[in-house]
Amino acid sequence: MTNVPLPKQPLVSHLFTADPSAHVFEGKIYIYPSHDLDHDGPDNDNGDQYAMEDYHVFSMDNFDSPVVDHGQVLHLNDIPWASKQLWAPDAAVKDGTYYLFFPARDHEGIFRIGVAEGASPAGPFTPHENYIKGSFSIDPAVYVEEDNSVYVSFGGLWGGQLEKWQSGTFDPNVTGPAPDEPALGPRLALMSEDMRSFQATWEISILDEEGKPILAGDEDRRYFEGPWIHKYNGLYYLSYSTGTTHKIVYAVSQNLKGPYTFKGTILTPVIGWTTHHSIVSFEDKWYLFYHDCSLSDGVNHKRCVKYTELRYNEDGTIQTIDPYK
Ligand code: FUB
Repeated sequence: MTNVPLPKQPLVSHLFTADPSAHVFEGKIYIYPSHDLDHDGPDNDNGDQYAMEDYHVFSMDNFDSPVVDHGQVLHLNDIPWASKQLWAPDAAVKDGTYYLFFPARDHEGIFRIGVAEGASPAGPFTPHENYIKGSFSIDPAVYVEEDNSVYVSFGGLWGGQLEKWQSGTFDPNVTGPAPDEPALGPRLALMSEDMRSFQATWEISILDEEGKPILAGDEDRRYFEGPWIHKYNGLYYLSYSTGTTHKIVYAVSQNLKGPYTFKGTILTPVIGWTTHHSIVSFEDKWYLFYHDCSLSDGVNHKRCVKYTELRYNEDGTIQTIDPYK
């Protein structure tokens, strides 16, 4: 086992990177981040500052080895259905084929989730002609169940448009829910065998310790964006960003589809507005990948991926991480 340093330093500094989804494929650690662009465009709650146009994949043999940039693996120009904003991606392998899941705005400006496939975890990836039918919003994150069925959790408020789908169809004028109403949960989809469509979708509910739904006004605990599901000691852990309060928090359940019970904070606020993470196990330890804006001295759309060890207490709770200690 490697003696892991806890660098909390940018994974790479030759590109701005964000939204890291980390997995172990073929014995190595692969990281699928967004590739932030350096530009002077608008910065607003709609997320126009996140104007990304391509993806790079990174890998490490282990946590002591150099980071390899596998180069550009997919570009906006090659995706027929997408118009702009390649946001947070994730990847999965099924029957020897690698799949990159990614959100982008379609030609009507609505966020959808697409799939691209390739023969290697390092890419390149060829996009499917169309986005996944019935997909919407952002931040797809893969969870593979023990029977190898592939699930994707997704959804994000504000620029991510999740609240605009409350009726089941897209309504650009919808806001809310009201602060005293249950918060919206992330969605969970079961992928079809051919990885091209959603076989079924659910909304995940997140409850407090008394079994009551977390309310939309409870900004320290309610779901905002960036879901991630992992399993530890037989329990499902759903972790996510609280958006306006800038934390990564988590909830646990005995069932993948929930409901999940809120537990606490994994990562306290980082430099920059957004926070987004993934959790991966490698050689008997657990790691948190996340991003901040330290590489750009706090410019929100010029972020950098970092990682550190994640530790559990004996009761299964997760020790809170301060990104700067
Ligand atoms: O990178 C663009 C968006 O910012 C992501 O989709 C969100 O999770 C936030 O990190």
